[in-house]
Amino acid sequence: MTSPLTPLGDAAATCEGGVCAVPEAGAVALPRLTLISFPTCPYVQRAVIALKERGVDFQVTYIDLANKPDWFLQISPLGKVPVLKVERDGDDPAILFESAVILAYLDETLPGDRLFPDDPLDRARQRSWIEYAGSVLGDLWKLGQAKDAEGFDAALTALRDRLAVLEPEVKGPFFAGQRFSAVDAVYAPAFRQIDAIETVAPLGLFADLPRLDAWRRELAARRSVRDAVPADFVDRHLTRLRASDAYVLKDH
Ligand SMILES: N[C@@H](CCC(=O)N[C@@H](CS)C(=O)NCC(=O)O)C(=O)O
Repeated sequence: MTSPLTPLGDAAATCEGGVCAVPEAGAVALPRLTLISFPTCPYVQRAVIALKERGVDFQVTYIDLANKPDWFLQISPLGKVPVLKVERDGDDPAILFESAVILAYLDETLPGDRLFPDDPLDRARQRSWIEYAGSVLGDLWKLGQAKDAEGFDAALTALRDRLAVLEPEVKGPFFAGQRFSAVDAVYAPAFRQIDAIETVAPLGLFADLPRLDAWRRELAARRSVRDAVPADFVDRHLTRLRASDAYVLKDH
């Protein structure tokens, strides 16, 4: 069995009909990757951004989260996307779930520049801030769910306070400095949700957070980030918020 992503320089040639193909020295055998996805999910985008940063081919299977197919429920222990199916030659397909785990797996196995730093302490710090991003997304969800002024004000204050904690952590232009890293891949989808809302309802979240403001603009301009969602993301996101009668989109 060929181990995935290991150099194949000394791998045996494969022959068919008298013609033999010898893997290039240093070439890598990638597993087949299928991302089970939902078009607007911020957690899915983490994996998509990582895959696009590395320029690796992958398949996407979209599912309807409001009507999850049986095959998905059978492979997804938590019934959530993203799920990554990894098919290696000679092995049964493997199923990975939880976006932070998928992100780490992709980073450890795909060729190209790593998103996580080499230094264990720096890497652990990135993991801490990735965990924190879950709370930011939770606050954003509450903002979208608020149905009246009181709920909206409370959610907006909570989100602003949560973001303010990040302000001194951002080195710029990216989170950890000059290089795009795993934390960038994780926060870009959260900022995208804010940007979508702000196309119709300015939130003023970054007025006193200049580092975050510059950071989110840098991320929005990054190709891997831009290409991580369908072109009609803003419409889709706003439609979902309108469907839940979100106060954030109303005149106030
Ligand atoms: N902790 C999970 C969160 C994933 C998540 O909440 N995904 C949402 C879509 S954005 C989902 O699948 N929700 C379906 C459900 O909860 O039933 C991760 O990081 O992968």
